[in-house]
Amino acid sequence: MKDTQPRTIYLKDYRAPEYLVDRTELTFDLDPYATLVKSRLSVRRNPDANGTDTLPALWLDGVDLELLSIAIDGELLPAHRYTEKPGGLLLNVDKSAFVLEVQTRIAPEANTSLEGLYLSNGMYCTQCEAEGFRKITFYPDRPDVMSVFTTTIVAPANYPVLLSNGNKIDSGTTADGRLTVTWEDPFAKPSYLFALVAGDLQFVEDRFVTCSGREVTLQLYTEPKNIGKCEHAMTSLKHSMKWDEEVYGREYDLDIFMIVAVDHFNMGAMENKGLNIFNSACVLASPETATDAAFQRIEAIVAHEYFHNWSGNRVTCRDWFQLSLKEGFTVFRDAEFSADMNSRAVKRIEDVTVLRTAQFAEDAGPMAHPVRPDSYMEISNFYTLTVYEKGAEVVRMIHTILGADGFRRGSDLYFERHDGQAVTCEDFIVAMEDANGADLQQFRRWYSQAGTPVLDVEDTYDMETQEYRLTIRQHTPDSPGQVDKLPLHIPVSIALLGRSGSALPLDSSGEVERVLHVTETCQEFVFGNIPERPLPSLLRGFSAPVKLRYGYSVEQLLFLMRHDSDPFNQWDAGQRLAFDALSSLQQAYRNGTELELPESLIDGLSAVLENTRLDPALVAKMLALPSAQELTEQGGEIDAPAIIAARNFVRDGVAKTLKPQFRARYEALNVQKPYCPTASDIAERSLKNTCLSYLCATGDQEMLALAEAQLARDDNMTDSAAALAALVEFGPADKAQAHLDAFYRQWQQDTQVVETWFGLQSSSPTFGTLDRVRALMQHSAFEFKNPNKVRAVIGGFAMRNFAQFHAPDGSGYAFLAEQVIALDKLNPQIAARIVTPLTRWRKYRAEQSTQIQAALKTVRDSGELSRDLYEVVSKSLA
Ligand code: 0A1
Ligand code: ZN
Repeated sequence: MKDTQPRTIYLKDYRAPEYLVDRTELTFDLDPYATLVKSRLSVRRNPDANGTDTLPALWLDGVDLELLSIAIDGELLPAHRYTEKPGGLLLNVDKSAFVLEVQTRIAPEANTSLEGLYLSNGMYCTQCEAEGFRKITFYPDRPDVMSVFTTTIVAPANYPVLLSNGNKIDSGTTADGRLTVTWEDPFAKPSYLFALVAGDLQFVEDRFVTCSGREVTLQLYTEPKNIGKCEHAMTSLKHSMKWDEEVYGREYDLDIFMIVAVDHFNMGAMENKGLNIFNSACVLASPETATDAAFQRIEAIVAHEYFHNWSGNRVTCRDWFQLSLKEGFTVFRDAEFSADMNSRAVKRIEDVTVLRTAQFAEDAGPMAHPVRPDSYMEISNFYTLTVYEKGAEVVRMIHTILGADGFRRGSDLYFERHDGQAVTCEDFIVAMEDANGADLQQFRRWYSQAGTPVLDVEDTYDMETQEYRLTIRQHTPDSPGQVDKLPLHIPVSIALLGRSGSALPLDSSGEVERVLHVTETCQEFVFGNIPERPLPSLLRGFSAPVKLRYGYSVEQLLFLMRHDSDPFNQWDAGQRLAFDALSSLQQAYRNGTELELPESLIDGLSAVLENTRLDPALVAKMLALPSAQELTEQGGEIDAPAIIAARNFVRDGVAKTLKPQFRARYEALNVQKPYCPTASDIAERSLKNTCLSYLCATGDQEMLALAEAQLARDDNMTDSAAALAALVEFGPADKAQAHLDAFYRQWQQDTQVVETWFGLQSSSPTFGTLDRVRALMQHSAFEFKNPNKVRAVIGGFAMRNFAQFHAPDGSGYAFLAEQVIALDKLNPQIAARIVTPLTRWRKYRAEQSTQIQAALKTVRDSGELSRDLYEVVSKSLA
C-alpha cells in the first residue's frame, strides 16, 4: 500500500480553469524510446475564472515525461520560474496572454499502461481519455479547456500512414528521408479527444453524402492481414451516419472520418475527433471468423463512437463528474439505433440482462456511486456500468416522460444551445425542460442518488365498483456515503390483462398502456370501469431501472408468458418463474432434501419451444435459464455451490424432458444457406444453437454427434463456436481437447478467433479448471500485455466461469489476486477492473466470504499499488 494515500477529488471543488488554450500546435518526432514532442500553446487568462487581479500560476498536468525545455514568447524559462511536482508543472506567469513552448521526450515502447502514446504491434497509437494526454506533453489536461489543434508527425519511411484529427493540410519528406504530415482540426476540442496513429497500415475507403449534400470520405485502417475484415464496420458506419441524420438531425462535420483498428486497447473504442481508434475485436469481422454476437457488437460500437461526434465532441463534458452526460446519452442513442437495425425486443432483453446482472451488483457494492459521481480518486475507475448503462436508462426515462417528439425538441435545443461548449448533466436536463415546458426537478435525483430502487406493488379489485387499485411503494437502499434517500420520479409503464389475455381499455379513449408517474414513497393509482379482475403487466419494456416486486403466482406468470403483448414482459415472466424455481431448489440443496423438477417451468418452456409464431430470437431468450451470475442478484447470501447445483439440475431436467422438442426445432432450423448477419438469420441461428446446447447437455452420444457435424461443416463462426462450446462443456474432456487443438490449428493466424478460443475454454464450467487456465497462460498466443488476451483468459475464468472460480478450496480467488498484483505493474486500468469479483466478498456465505476477503487483503498488502487499484481495493475493504 502507498505511504501517502491518493487524493480524493470532489465535484463540489470544481473551479473554472485559470487559463485557456486557444491554439495547440504539436510536433511529434516518432521513436520507440525517444519520441520528441514539441508543443506550442497560445495561452490566455480565462475571463470567466473567478480569480483575483494578480496572475495565478499556470498548472500543467504531466506524467512520465522528460522535460527538455520551456519557453514563453520565445524566451527560455529559467528554472526558478517553474516547479516540477508529482503529476505536473507549476509555472509562474507574468502576462495574461502568451505563447508557451514546451519540449518533452517520451518512450512509447515502455508504455504498457496503454494511456498516452504507445506501440501496438509496432504501430504508434494514442489513448487520451480520460487523462492520457498528460503522458504525451505538459498541458491543462481537463475537458473544459478546448483548443484548436494542429499536429505534425515526423516518422521513418517505414511508417507510411501518419494520422491525426481533422483534415490533412500538408505532407512531404524531410531532408533525411523521413515522412512528415500535418493535420488540422478546425473544431476546438479538449485534449482527451486528441489522437495520433502511425504505422504500416492498409485501408478500405468509401464515401457518404450527408443530408446537405456534402461528400465525406470514410476510411478504415488496419494491419494488412486484417484488410478483409472491414466491410461490416464500414456498412455499420454508413447506417449510423444516416440514422443520426434521420432520428436526431445530426450531420457529420469534417471532410473525412477515419477508424483505426489496434490490437492493444484498454476499452472497446474511442471517439477521437475524426479519428476513432478501435480495439480490433470491436471492429474487425468476417462471416468465417466472427460470431453473430460480434457482428452486432461491432455495429453498436461503431454507432456509439460515431454518435459521440455530437454527444461528446461537439458538446462535451465540463469535468469528469459529468461523464454520463456524454456516455449515458450516447449509449441510449446506440441502443435505439441497434433496436431499429435488429430485433427491438431482443436488444432490450440483452441490455436489461447486463443491467440486472452487473450494474445492479455494482450499485449494491462497495464502489456504488451515482450516475454523476460526487468524488473519485482515479477517474478511469468511473467508466462504469452505472455511468454508461444506468446513465442510458436515465436518459431513456426522460424519453418516456417527454415522449419521442418532446425528447427530440429537447435534444435539438441542447445541441443548439451548447454547440462548442463543455457542459454539465444539469445543462442537459434544463434543455429538456426548456424545450418542453416540463418540470424534471424531482427527476434530477436519478443523477445524484446511488443504489437500485425497489418497488413493491400490491393491488386490489372491487367487483362492485369495478375499481382496480395499484399501490406502489418505493425505497432505495443505503449505499456507501449515502443514506435515507429521497423518493424518485419513476415512470412505470403498465397494462391490465383480462381473462382472454388481451389488454383492457384503461379509459374511454381505448388506451391500453399507460405510464404511471411514481413520485411518492407510497402512492395509489385507481382505474375505473374495469369489468373483471385484471392481471397487471408491470414495468413494461423495463421502463425504469428498478427491482419490481409483485406476488405473481406460478399460474399468473405462465399466463403472462403466453399472453403479454409486451415481449419484454413475456420474457421477464419466464425469468421470474425460473428465478423462483431455482431459489426453492437452492434452499432444498442446502437442506439436503431431494431436488424435484419444477413442472410448471417445464410446461412454460415447452409451450415457448413449440410456439412457431414467436420471433425465434425471443424464443431463444425465453429458453435460456438465468445465468449463475444473474442468480447471485436474487438477494440474500450468495451460496455458490447451491446456485450451481440448482441451475445444473434444472438445465439437465429441461434438456432431458424436452429433448424431442429441442431436436425437432434444431432439425427444422439446421438448414444450409449462405451466411448473412441479418436479424432474421441471426434469430434462427440463436434458437438453433440454444437447442443444440440443451441437446448436448443430455450427454447423449447422438446429440454430441450433432454438434460435431455442425463444427465440421465450418461455414460460419456462430455455428462453429456454438458447437465447439457445447462439445467442450458437455463432451468428454479428451475429445474436447482434440476439437480445441484442431480449431486452434485452423485459426491460429487470426487474433480475434484465438481470443474466442481462449475465452471459450477459460469460461467453461466443466473444462475451464484452474490448471487449464494456468496452462493457457503459458500458451504461445497468450500475451500478458494485451488486455484482450487477459480479459479472455483471466476475465473468462474470474468473471464468466462461476463454477470453477468459486471452487470450494478458494484457489480461484488466490489465483485472481496473484494475477491482479502482476497486472497492476503493467496496466493499472486493467488490474482495477479485473479485481471486481473479489470486491463482492461481503455478499457470499461465511467460508467463501472469508476466502475472497483474504485474497483481496493479499492484493492490498502486496506493496505499492497504482492509484486505480488502490481506490478499488481500499473502498472494498473499508
Ligand atoms: N469514451 C469511450 C470509452 C473509453 C474510455 C476510456 C478509455 O481509456 C481509459 C478508452 C475508451 C467510449 O465511450 O467509447
Ligand atoms: Zn462512449
